[in-house]
Amino acid sequence: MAQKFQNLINGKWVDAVSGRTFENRNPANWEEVVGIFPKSGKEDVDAAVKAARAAFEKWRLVPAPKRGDIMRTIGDLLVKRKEEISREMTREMGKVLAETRGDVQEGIDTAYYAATEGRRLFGHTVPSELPNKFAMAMRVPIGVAGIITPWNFPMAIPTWKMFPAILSGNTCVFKPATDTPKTAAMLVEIMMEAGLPEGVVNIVHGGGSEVGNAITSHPDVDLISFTGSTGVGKQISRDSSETLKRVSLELGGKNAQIVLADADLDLALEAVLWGAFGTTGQRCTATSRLILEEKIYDKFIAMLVDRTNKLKLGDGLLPDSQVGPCVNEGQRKSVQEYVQIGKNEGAKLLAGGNFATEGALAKGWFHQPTIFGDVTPEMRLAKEEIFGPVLSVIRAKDFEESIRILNNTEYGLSSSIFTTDVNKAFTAVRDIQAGITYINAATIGAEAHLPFGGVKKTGNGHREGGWTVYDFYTEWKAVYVDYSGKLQRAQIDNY
Ligand code: UN1
Repeated sequence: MAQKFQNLINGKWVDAVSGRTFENRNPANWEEVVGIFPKSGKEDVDAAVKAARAAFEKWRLVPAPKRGDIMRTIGDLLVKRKEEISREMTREMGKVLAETRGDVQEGIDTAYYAATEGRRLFGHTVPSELPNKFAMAMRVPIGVAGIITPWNFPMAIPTWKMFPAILSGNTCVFKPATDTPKTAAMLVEIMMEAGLPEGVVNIVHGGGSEVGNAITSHPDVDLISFTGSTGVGKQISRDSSETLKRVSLELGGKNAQIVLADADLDLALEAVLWGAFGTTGQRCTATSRLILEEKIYDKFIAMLVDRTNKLKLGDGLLPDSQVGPCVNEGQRKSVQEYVQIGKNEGAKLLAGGNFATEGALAKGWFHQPTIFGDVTPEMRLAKEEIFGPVLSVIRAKDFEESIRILNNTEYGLSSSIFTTDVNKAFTAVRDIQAGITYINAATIGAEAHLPFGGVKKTGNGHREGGWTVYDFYTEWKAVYVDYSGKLQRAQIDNY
């Protein structure tokens, strides 16, 4: 019998009011049910928001260093259960164990960062223009945060959002992706065990159209943080505008790695294999385009195709697997559709291109790592986010053209360039339009204490990670203390 899970509302584990449920299955073996979860609706969200609102009134008064102490305990518990959570995560979304361990580690890093931020949350003191008057600006919490997260980083992304939200004094209603509810349930269980008061974190399982919409349109939710597709991001922006919520969106990407002729080609090869096929290409930061300087095009393609054909697909729990399955049937189908689009557009299929169904792969959503060469910038392959193991290779005449091609996209999350020329490296840092630029490293590998987010249609200007995310989860309050004993009129009495 598969384990049955519940929502957490006001510190109590409860079923959906409707009693409905959904199943979560292992993408490497669809016969295996990982768990049964509540298929919640608006009434469950209403209860969670009510609990979060009530909890906020007390939580905002807890000193931030004390909130930080709980974050530290959450980090410690994650360390203790890292292996167990990583295995469950692989079982529910497929990426290989080394990567799910990395995902949990990002959560740990975020917890410890938040713990120390509890003793910072710096404000400003500034001189007043009037005598005997003190002026300062401080951060204050905002209220109830709706947290809507994807399945590709089931631990890292919820922690990027919830830990700073809660450390800042807000409370959360969390809707995890329906493909990864188990990791989310384990996270919330740990957060409660660490000592968070009832109602500070609430989890409501279920789909976007029911639970997600109920959160984004709820009048008593103040903040929304969402990571997912650009289409859904736009919808959330529209829905939440009615109640003027503060919204942080982390959306699509069409990240590119450039390899110049002067680069260390072996290193660039390792990076593109990792960037394109790590997490089966299902990262916002995945390398989706490879831009090669013409002079090395044929040589690099030969190296790349050879290595790609040797990548070992398999269940992520097996030690020799390098690439896991797509997360679900729909995702694999969409990858297959892009393969067809690429063929129709006249791109040259160089590796992969099909489902992988041999032997042990027969019951999983496996797709071969796939490479298209001779891709030109106007092809859909070069423009649209695929979110699967498909790499499009584009030729560039020279350095300048490679930067133009890289920037020729509506997205701007991650980017990378391989070169040994320091002048070109710094020119690229200046001219690439992206939130993240790597020099001589893959497009994936963001660290928890640096800003994470993108430009153009990748988001709406906010950053997660590091110190920057605290700007999203706090409001600035300006405070003036007049100790002159008389009415002093700013801008009037002084000039
Ligand atoms: C994402 O793809 O949604 O840099 C997040 C990376 C990871 C985070 C990715 N540390 O790829």
